[in-house]
Amino acid sequence: MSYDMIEFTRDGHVAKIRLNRPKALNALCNNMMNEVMQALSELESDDSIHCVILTGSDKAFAAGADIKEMQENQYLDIYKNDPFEKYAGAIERFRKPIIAAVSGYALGGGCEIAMMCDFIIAADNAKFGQPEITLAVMPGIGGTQRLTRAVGKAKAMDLCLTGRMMGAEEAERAGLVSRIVPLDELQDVAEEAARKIAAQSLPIAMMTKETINVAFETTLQQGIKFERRLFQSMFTTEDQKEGMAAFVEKRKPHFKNK
Ligand code: DAK
Repeated sequence: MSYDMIEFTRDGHVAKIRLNRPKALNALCNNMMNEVMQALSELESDDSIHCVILTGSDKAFAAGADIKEMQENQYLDIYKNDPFEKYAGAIERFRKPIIAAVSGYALGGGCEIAMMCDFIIAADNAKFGQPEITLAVMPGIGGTQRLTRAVGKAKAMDLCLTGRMMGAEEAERAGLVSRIVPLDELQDVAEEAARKIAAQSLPIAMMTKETINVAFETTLQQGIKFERRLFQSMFTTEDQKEGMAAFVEKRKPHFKNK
């Protein structure tokens, strides 16, 4: 498939999806989101890919769902087609590690999509927000839930009820982003992080991701049990034997992803 609205590149075990509708500040139109879905589906089944970066332009990660495309929708259009269920599901259900590298605006659906990734690395010019209330709607692809879990009730209420934007430093203080880097270093830092992840055993990285995500879905005791079972299962892998042998023999591990 050819891609018009995203740039889709692979470098070794790392793939990058760059949202690329600069004139619309990467507003999430259906065509672009279909391309993101297609790219993720290719990457899920490509064994050579171990980690993915989702990013945008310097000015905008994504300024939200495409308001122009959405404005005339009627309730039944949105209810029956439920486009964001499809698009969000493709990111939510993506099983390999995926990093959001965010510069500029990450607003509305843009912020929600960044939050669906495993973690966010932010450039110092990043601005996060859920301004839907200013359009007389509210976040609709998980923003009220994920933002609240990430930053707590007070800040989530503040952001969703006022529609104000939050800069990178505030976002890091609040726990929404894992680190802030200068804008001109964002892609390098994200790629370095992705390469580090990609150098680990892929199944172990996938199990680690799955287990952390369980923390949001269940009780502490059930989560700890889930962790213990998957931890035990890791001792069936060749990579666990190799990782520990390499440490003991003071050499680099050579994982086979088995
Ligand atoms: N949609 C469509 N076009 C957008 C856009 C958006 N979200 N954001 C920006 N653009 C377009 C502008 O219309 C403008 O186009 P032209 O006028 O040049 O044709 C171009 O991008 C440049 O924007 P500005 O001229 O406004 O640029 P500024 O630097 O002055 O301002 C801004 C940047 C990001 C502050 C401003 O563009 C802005 O406020 N944008 C809107 C931000 C926003 O409200 N985002 C939330 C969108 S609502 C659903 C679930 C969820 C959702 C939808 C459905 N279902 C379950 C069905 C999600 C909803 C949302 O995300």
